Amino acid sequence: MSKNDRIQRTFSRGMLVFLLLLGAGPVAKNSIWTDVQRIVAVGDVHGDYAQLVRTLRAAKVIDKENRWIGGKTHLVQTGDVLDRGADSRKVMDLLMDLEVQAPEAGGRVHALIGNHESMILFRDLRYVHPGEYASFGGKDAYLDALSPEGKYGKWIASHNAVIQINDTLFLHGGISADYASMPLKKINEMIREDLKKKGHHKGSFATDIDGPLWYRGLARKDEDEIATILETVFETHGVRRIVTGHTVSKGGIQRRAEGRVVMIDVGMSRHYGGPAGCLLIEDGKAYAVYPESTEELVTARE
Ligand SMILES: [Mn+2]
Repeated sequence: MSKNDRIQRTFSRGMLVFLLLLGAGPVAKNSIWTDVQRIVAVGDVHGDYAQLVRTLRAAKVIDKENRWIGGKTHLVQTGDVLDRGADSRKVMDLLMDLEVQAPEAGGRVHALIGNHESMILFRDLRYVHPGEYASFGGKDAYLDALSPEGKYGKWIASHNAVIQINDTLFLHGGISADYASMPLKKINEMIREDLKKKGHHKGSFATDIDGPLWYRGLARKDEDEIATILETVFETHGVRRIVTGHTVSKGGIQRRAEGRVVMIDVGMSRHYGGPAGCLLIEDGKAYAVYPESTEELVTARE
């Protein structure tokens, strides 16, 4: 090999490492993805590992050994894996594994931040199941692991709160009028900053009742009332659908405002007693997927 070849090769390798670091760094944290053919979106898990596994198998993103078989699918989990159930650690371990496996097949896992993730990082422990502490070997170990420096806390605080894939926004709570025209990148940066601060942050962005982690208006207000918000959000981001968790929709995946809002918190955890189930968007069509059945949801109007 000539000296020039060697220099060239060293340079290429250096560029590759640089680009990889850039990709992993907070600077390049993406909030928007396009040209995704298959999207699977899972709502609140609340510590019910068995129900999550059932859901992911029904959506054909994992096999019997819980290995990624989703190919280029983007799997979105819209937050609230913690609290109310005992098995959040297993839920987070599975999502962490899939986060690594999916890109090897051209897919992607987006674990978004929910209000319960922010509550735990802020040490609001009202809804922690005793089994959660036990799974970490005690309350202190749990709190360490779920601090901004701990393995799981750091993982959570590195995530997005809201993302756009194709023509759809995904987030935990909802977007209120206050946030309707804010860039997604800005929302995500503000939430991540908040989660790195210790203590319970009253009046912070992550605890704002009208903020992206807590807002229930899209799920509960009259459809006439939310139409104005949706107009602004859709115009700002060039989307035609918002997918939310946070507010349990009884009877499975529910559409509101002619499918412009899709509620995917089916209350799958034992605490709520709902079914395993998720939303599938494939080639632009939306479906509710359950272990025993798949139902097409009428697509949002143009
Ligand atoms: Mn929830």
